[in-house]
Amino acid sequence: MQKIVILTGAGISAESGLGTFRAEGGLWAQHRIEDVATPEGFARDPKLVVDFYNARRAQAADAEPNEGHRALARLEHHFDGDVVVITQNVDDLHEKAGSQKVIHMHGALKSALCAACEHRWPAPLVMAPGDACPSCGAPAARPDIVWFGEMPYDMDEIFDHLANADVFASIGTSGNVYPAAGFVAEARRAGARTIEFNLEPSLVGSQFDDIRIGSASQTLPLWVDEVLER
Ligand code: BV8
Repeated sequence: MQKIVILTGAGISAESGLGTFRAEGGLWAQHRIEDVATPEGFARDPKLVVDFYNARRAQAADAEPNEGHRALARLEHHFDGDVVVITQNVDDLHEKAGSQKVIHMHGALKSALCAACEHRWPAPLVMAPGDACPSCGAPAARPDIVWFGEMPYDMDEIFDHLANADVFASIGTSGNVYPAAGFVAEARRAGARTIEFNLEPSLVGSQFDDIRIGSASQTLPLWVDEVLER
């Protein structure tokens, strides 16, 4: 059975109005990475970090999936093989579009984590530093987000998917951040055909068999039509 493994980054949510990281005026332009996306930044100023994610959680709650997200959901529901989406994004637009097999390797805005007992629960729209964990009671709630220097989630499962991929598609990611940027190399080692969708080649663009330049909301529906018509 054919297996399609898909990696998405901030670019697939750009047309839904959610900021990317490295575009001018992007999320990192307003904040330094080390201040809002590292454990050290959180320890230094928990309110700054919690408010950074509160703002993004509220924005994501109001955002709608675009034709790129919808195309991937259509692929999962109509392809006669296996489709899995591995996303670096922390929004829930894949799920809102109807994708069911979604792995959030960098965490999710809708989830909260207890730094003391590792309990997870649905995050309130607004979190505050020192919120109590509903399980152990410790004032140790934090956004359930993988920060720089922390281990991304579900890596064993992800490498298993990559080792069995027939097709690996990478969408809307700049190839700056590892281990995600290294997935194309893993997929190639497994003999997968690799294809990148972006406005411009990413930092690892040269490793792909095929690059489709354009907005994901345009290029993905065409690709999914191609795949489903085969
Ligand atoms: C780890 C938190 C190990 C959630 C994020 C030196 C060299 C190499 C690696 C490292 C190094 N020093 C440190 C590292 C490791 C580090 C890393 O890679 N650093 C980089 C910056 C050099 N990685 C880590 O720390 C990772 N952990 O390695 O752990 C370990 C080992 C043992 C024990 C413990 C640990 C953890 C990485 C996760 C960090 N958290 N986010 C959040 O705030 O959202 S990463 C952050 O960047 C986002 O999650 C995002 O997913 C990620 C990547 O960004 P992109 O999604 O690619 O977004 P970007 O803006 O960059 O690009 C958008 C793209 O879309 C562009 O290409 C654009 O052209 C395109 N686009 C725009 N519009 C569209 C479009 N495409 C199509 N259509 C459109 N309309």
